[in-house]
Amino acid sequence: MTKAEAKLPVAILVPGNFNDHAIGRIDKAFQRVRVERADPSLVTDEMRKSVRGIASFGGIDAAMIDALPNLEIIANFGVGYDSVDARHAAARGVMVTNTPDVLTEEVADTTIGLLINTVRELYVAEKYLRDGDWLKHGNYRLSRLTLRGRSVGIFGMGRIGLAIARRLDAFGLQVSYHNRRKVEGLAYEYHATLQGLAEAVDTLICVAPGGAATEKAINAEILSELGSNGVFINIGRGSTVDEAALAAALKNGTIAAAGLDVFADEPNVPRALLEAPNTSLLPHVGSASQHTRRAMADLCVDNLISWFTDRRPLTAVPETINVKARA
Ligand code: 8YV
Repeated sequence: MTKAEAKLPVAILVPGNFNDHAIGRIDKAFQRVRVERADPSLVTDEMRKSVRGIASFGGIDAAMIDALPNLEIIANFGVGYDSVDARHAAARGVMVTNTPDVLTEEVADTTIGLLINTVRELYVAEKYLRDGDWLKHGNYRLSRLTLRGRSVGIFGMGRIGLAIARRLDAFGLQVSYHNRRKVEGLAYEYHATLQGLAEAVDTLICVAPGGAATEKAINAEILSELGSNGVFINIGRGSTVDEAALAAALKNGTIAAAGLDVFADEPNVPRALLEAPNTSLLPHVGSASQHTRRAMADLCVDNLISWFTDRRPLTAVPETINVKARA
């Protein structure tokens, strides 16, 4: 039996529903402790004493961290960890890990699918066929929008942004980007501000992380810069968008269309976005294939195993990079 396969006498808290493959591996390697949700009021005395790790889809705030005095690590299932208070974790000496790389290509694929669907109305066209309208009414109408000739701005040029940019290259589209910092050695045009990027393009793809720094960064002003042929795609986090401003921009023709995989208050989607004829909406499925979610589950659990066997993480988030395992 390898070290990784041996059962460790360590309690791992798993709030709410979790990935089945991850649960199977946690059950083999650790003592799994279930709780309905990550809520300090549900933490029992036994949990306070025993829990040393959390595996979760996020939603771990400062109060939850404080409720577990023996907590050493939060293994976040997902690359985005805006719903984990990583700064507070760092201050408390708690490691936070996420699942980068293993979902990059899947999310980039989904982004391109969402972009094409938004611009070429593929879902609506398919529905036309399935509803029998092709037989009854003849050919589907020509799509008003096209990808041809578009200039695409990427907000958030990290691993996923880059994978999207490479795909857009292959489509023959012009790409530029805005990021906190210019990415050295990258040939795409860099804009130091989001406003500058929005002025320069007609298609904006948001891959930026959530959190206070990007809260409602996509507002009425940014959207109006895209112009009446403008297309907005969001695959990052819903919190990055002022959804009321987006709904208004779609309604009054400030922009032409939007494709959204993420929303500010999931699974609630604002009625105005649901009812808009020029939106393509997905239920946060960017990384949601069995293949990729299994790889994410493995990395999430491998981080826990590495921490409790070798006392080091595999993929620490930047805020907790200097957190050391307790003696
Ligand atoms: C997650 C995501 O799987 O990785 C992310 O940041 O957005 C998703 O692909 C989802 O948030 C569940 O944690």
